Amino acid sequence: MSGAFFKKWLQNIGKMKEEVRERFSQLWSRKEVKEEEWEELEAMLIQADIGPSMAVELVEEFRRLRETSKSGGDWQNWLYEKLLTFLKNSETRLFPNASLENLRVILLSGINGVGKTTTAGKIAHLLKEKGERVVLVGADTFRAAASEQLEVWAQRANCRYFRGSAGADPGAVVFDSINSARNNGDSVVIVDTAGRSHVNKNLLAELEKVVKVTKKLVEPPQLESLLVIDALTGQNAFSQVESIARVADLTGIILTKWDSQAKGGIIFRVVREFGLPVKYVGVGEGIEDLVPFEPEEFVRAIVY
Ligand SMILES: Nc1nc2c(ncn2[C@@H]2O[C@H](COP(=O)(O)OP(=O)(O)O)[C@@H](O)[C@H]2O)c(=O)[nH]1
Ligand SMILES: [Mg+2]
Repeated sequence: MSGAFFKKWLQNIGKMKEEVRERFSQLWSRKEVKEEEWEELEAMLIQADIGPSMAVELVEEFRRLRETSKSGGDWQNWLYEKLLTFLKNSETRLFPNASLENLRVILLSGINGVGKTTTAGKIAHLLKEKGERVVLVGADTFRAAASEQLEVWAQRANCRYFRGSAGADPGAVVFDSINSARNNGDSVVIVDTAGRSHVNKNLLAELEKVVKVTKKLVEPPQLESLLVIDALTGQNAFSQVESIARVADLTGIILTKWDSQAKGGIIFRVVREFGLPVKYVGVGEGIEDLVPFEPEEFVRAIVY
């Protein structure tokens, strides 16, 4: 990963850094703080997409700390540790406990337009660069355009592409693709599923079946079932993806469109609401615009 992309990612913490941190700093050193100023701080955190429960928790704890500590005390170290505990629920690396000798499978799910196909291409590229033998699988067999788009990404990433026959059952396609990957000596299968709306029962049933079929052939730690979320959807994301989360047996999250003015707080919110780690952040439309999520780096950039 290049330093430039890493920086781009950290620059995009936007509001969290410019306003929120300044505000913490001001309130810390002020002799007296009015009740409404605490409420403003809370509102500011919610504005940064951090979510109400964490906003309340942060402000309450910060107030207590301010009242009990002597002047000149350190609020930044407290905030650093506090924000980090919000993120440190589990492993952010991909396939942390997988055996590299055996086949690994990545399933990508999420609602329409969040960036699943693009992310499939980016991950394929990233893993190819690491020397993996990657095959991209299109489980969206009903839209011809969908398989063409994925095939273009396979060409860009210079990896194999497995196409199911038009109209074939997506579960069968995934089953065949995993067997094909084993026969072919591939090391990683990346499955791009059909974009689904959270209210479409058929597509949800289809996803459930794809997950079931996959789990018959590959189990965690060799399987990563990743939910792709558009960072811009903010608060709305949660009701939309709850139904997907119920059927997909998720192991992690990829947050896309971080480059499009996403608010930093959304990462904390996503981790808390789903109880899952963010594994990658999408920072653009290009093949290299995907960075592994690093909680320490991220929180340090917000706080210091
Ligand atoms: N700016 C930006 N655009 C992205 C990112 N990821 C995907 N996109 C764009 O989002 C749109 C939808 O992407 P696509 O992969 O087709 O979404 P899908 O329907 O979930 O498969 C495309 O125009 C992508 O170029 C990202 O990280 N940043
Ligand atoms: Mg797609």
